[in-house]
Amino acid sequence: MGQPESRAAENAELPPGQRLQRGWPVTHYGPVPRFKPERWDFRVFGATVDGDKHAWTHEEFSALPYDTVTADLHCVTKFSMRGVEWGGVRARSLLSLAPPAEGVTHVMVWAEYGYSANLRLADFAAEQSVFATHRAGELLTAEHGFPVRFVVPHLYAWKGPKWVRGVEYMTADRRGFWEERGYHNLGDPWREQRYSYQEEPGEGPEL
Ligand SMILES: Nc1nc2c(c(=O)[nH]1)N[C@H]1C(S)=C(S)[C@@H](COP(=O)(O)O)O[C@H]1N2
Ligand SMILES: [Mo]
Repeated sequence: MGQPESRAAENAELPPGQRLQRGWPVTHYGPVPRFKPERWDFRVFGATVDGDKHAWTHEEFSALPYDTVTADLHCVTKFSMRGVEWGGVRARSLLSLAPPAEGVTHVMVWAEYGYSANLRLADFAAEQSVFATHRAGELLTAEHGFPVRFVVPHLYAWKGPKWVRGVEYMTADRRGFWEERGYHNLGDPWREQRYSYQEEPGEGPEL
């Protein structure tokens, strides 16, 4: 009420408690890792359908099918960004290149220094989930996750590790880095699932 039309539209449809952020802040725990191309690989392991581990060098990973996804980003510290264009490899592409075994229900996305985030397989496999190498057509910068960051736009952004190194297929849920440290196991911003004390029975493993 009393707001200019454009401002009202801008504020429409953000998840509860979120506000828009101009620019692109850098938010993470710990140092920015240095990329060493000769030592870098991207692995899929755990309960794969054939029991094999999969690994791609940086060159191989860069040659995987490239898609773009445009989506909003919601940080649990309450800032949101609109319409970010990511480019990279869809989680779905990875799932078809390295299929999970039938009993897989969850995945852990692993990053440098042991950072991790757990997801339900269905969230991981969502159409907009992407291992981004680019933003707005430009390679990611080091502080934003170069060479690869995971983006799962329908969950809070901590569910998307920067500096990803692999994916573990799991037959049971296990908490990741922030999920062990007080953040919600599921992290749906539309349901404002910020903290683990808000979890309903069945929404996460015992703490
Ligand atoms: N490896 C790693 N990835 C991470 C984090 C982190 O601490 N470590 N923080 C997450 C959080 S809380 C947010 S909001 C986004 C921030 O991404 P940005 O710095 O590119 O804006 O990265 C996510 N990915
Ligand atoms: Mo965040």
